Amino acid sequence: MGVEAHKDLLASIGVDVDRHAKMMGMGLEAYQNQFLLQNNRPEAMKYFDWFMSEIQGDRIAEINKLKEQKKPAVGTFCIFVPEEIIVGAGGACFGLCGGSGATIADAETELPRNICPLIKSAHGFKLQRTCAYTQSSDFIYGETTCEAKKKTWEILNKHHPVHVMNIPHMKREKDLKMWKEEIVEFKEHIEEVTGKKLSVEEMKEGTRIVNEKRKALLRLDSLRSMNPDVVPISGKDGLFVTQMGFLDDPVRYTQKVNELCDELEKRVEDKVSVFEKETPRLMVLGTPFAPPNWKLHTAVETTGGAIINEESCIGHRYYKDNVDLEGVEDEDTLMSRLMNRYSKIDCACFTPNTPRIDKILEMYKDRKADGVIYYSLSFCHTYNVESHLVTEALEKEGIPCLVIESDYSPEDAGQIKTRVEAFLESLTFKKKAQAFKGK
Ligand code: BJ8
Repeated sequence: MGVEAHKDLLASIGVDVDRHAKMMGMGLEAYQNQFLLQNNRPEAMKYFDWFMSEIQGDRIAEINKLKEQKKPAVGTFCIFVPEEIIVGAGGACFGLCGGSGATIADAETELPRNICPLIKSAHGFKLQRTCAYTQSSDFIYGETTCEAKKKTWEILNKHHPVHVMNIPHMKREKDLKMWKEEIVEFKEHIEEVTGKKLSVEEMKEGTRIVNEKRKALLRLDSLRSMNPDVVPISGKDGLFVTQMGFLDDPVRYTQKVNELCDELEKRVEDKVSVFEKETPRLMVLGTPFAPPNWKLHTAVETTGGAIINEESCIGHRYYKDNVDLEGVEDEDTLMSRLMNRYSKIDCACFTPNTPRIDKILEMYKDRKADGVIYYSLSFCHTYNVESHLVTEALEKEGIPCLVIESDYSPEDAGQIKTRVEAFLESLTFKKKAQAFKGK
């Protein structure tokens, strides 16, 4: 199947079909080289390989079928979107393309050069009309997390409808009150799009579905990271599965992630690891990895390291908390519970943001990792500045850390690999010294 089979649909939603086909070709080739050639991949990855081949084909057809039934289709670049409400309305909530450097030159015709690549990439996809998700969305969910995003919405809105939610930058009582009002307003916006009032039961069902998805991802995270002697799946595959959670149908996806976890559980039992025993196990902290941004994972895992999880929005920050539905009978309580869950997200846009540091230290200890990489997209001021406090806390605890700032261009791939290599060497040396001391 693939995009070819859906050419007419893609053209009907305004996709630049020829350019899109070229882009997909490049994406599939990168996937082939970076994923399919890995050794000893779990069998259950076959579903995710299939999904990749249909990422801009069958899945786009499914979303557009929902739209024919007047169900909402909402695109996002941020995990603050209350997806439970969209899913409750029977619709689709999905992450938009924003991980490729191929659209940045177009974006720079409207945006400054020195802002983060994620925003420029996403904006460029809209200008080029090469993201079928953007083209399928009723509206794009925008938020006020960082300056660059906030101002970009005003420009993006000229090309595509954008609904902006005001996310506070502090978590005081009055901020949380406003946040809850914003969630209510978002729900009303969904009702406007569908022309139908949403019931509490529908929203609770949407919440249950999304809670199950997050639970499955947390299970995957534990299997990847909590067994010091066995890493049953590569970090690259772990990241890819997580990335697809922002695109796939949530019920089918949850089932497939759980099937993968069943297989990984068996691998852990049988001590089947995809890495050699002494391979340094690393956590990655920082900004999100939108597909096809696999640069860091590829650099680490082709240099002799293993990535065991991501403290990132395409990672632990997304699935660490669920919505408590216990005793929820009315809309007001449900909105409060949603707000409670979303306000636990420890994005660097908040001040202060000490719970993030506490969480990182706790995760590191639980996972008995060997080191961390603090990864930040270029020009992301919030995460770049916060790295000072995070690395200070890591240093106090004696946790080895490598700080990497990068964008989507392939130019620094060699330099990143060299720095990772040196970091891994120092970790291996430390491990050997510790083992020697223990004798
Ligand atoms: S909740 S991390 S997804 S805002 S990387 S666009 S912050 S300049 S992606 Fe983020 Fe939501 Fe926070 Fe997560 Fe701006 Fe930084 Fe770019 Fe960012």
